[in-house]
Amino acid sequence: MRAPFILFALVAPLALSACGDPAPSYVDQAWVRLSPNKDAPSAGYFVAHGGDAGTQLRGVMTDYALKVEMHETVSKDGMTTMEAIDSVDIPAKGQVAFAPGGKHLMIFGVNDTAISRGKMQMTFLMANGDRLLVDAVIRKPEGAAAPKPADNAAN
Ligand SMILES: [Cu+2]
Repeated sequence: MRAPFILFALVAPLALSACGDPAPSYVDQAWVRLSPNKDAPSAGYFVAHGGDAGTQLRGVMTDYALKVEMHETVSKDGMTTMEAIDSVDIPAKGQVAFAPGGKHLMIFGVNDTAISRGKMQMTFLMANGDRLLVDAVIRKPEGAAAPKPADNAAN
C-alpha cells in the first residue's frame, strides 16, 4: 500500500524543478493604522511584489474585520478624495506599495480579538488564484490621534 505514495514523493520534486523555480509573487510589510474612532474605518498598508511573472491583486479579505476595500487617494481640482479600486497590476520583478497618501486598504469593523493580539491575518487574492496569507501588525492610534478640543482650550 505504501509504494505509490513513495513514488509520488520522489516524482513531485522533479516536476517542480522542471518549471525553473520562478520567484513567486508575495506581500510583506503589512500593517494596519487603527482608527481612533471605532465607528470609522482603519487603514491598511503593505508592499506587493510581482515575482518573476508579475501578477494582479484582485482583493483582500480577512476574518478579523467586517469588510476590506482597496482604495486610492486622488487629487482632483484641489480636492483630495478616495476611489475604490478593483484590481492592481503588480509588475514582474517590481513592487507596488500601499502607503499613507496613496493606495490603501479601508478596513471596516476591526475585530477586538485582533486588536488585543496586535495583529490580524489577511488573505491577498491574486489573479492566478493564489491566496497569500499575511499577518498585518496593528498599530494603535495612541500619540498619533488628533488633538481634542479640550487641549486647544487649555492653550
Ligand atoms: Cu479609503
